[in-house]
Amino acid sequence: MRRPARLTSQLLAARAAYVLRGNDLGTMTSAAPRLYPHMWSWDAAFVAVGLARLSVPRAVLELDTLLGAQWGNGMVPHIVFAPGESGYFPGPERWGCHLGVPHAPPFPATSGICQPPVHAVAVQRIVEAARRQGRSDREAAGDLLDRAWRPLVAWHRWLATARDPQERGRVVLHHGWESGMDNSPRWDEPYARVVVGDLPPYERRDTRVVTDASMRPSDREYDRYLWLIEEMRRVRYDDRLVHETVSFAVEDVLVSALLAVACDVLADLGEERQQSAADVADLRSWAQRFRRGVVESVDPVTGLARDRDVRTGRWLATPTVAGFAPLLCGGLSRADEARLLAVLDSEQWCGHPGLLAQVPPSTSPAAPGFRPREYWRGPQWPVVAWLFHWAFARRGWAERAAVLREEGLRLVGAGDFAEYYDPLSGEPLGSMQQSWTAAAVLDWLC
Ligand code: 2M8
Repeated sequence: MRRPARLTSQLLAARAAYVLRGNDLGTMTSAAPRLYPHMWSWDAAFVAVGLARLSVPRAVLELDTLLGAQWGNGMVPHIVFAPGESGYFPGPERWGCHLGVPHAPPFPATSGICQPPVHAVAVQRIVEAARRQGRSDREAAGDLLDRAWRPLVAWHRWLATARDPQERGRVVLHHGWESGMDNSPRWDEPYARVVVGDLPPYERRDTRVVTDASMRPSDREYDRYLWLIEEMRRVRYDDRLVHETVSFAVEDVLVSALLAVACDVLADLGEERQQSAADVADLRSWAQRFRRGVVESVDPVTGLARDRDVRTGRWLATPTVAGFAPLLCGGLSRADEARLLAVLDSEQWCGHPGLLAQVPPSTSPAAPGFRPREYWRGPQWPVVAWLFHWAFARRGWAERAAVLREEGLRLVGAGDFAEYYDPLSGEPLGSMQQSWTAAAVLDWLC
């Protein structure tokens, strides 16, 4: 299937704004209308980036809502459930965070795991957008930074301590959902060792919305996802016990790179706003530690960064987009960085002759496990293109950032705002009217 005609930039931006308004539940934006009717942590950050182009106060509210659900130990939960909305599984009952979990807030209901820490990026984009607006927006953004400072430092501190107790410089995850790339082949090996125990029965909802099962994770994968929740729930989401007992434990190189860059972004903002010097120093040292951890993970043979299975000590070298993590946070030698950029441009990745848009697919199109339609196993995600675009611009690679923007817009140009796209046919897949896709488009166009 070839892509239908591309909308004009003006119409595309107007439609993107319409999507975000349509998904607005008042104090939070649902990640997508039917498939994801709640607030997701990293979606909320990207959504705030897009909202900042429409209304700085509304963008501020999005982050306030998310941070209002932060746990007492500093974790920002991966889902904040919209009150009264029952259309998603697993919902609050299955997570059981209201059942004597010491750090969970009494309200709102949340999940018990986290997602990638891109929230400081959102604050920075809101501050930048506000600078171009009037005084009241600038004040709203400044107030947000003052309010969000301690929660965000606490969030980064939790990742740097509870999730990196040995100070290896890589964030440990206990569920594929924490990576945001749920069923990525990155996790096949550690998931293969998860033995599902006495799992209470459940019924999936996602496959009622996305009825083509080939676009979503399999039932077997879902059993493992649910089992990990069960394991965490049984130890009441206690950080130490989770670390010691949950069957899935991986060092995620992409999350680590994002933490490194988010720590630097937050430290810069804190310095401008004269926040605590001790906090700024902590942020800088975490940035350094995680950057080092990312650089040390690089595979000498391929040049790509690798995750690591904590339970076996083995490196996980599946060629996925996470391999480009060092390009986000920097730290490689000049020669290694040039080599990694060449891999990104090569036929294994963005230069693959079959791609309609030159943005990195979730898995290398040249890899045997590449599945062009299957969720995080091959499709292109506009929000991932946005993230690399943002990081490349930050690193001063204006030309590369411009190409990603142009190619990202090519992907979404027909205005369906799909969750992800088949890189070879351009077919929009998964949920339509996905909020973070609309947000990326708004940031690119406005
Ligand atoms: C997807 O994940 C959720 C579970 O968290 C799901 O499949 O039900 C992922 O793409 C994740 O990265 C994203 O944040 C979420 C909402 O868009 O959907």
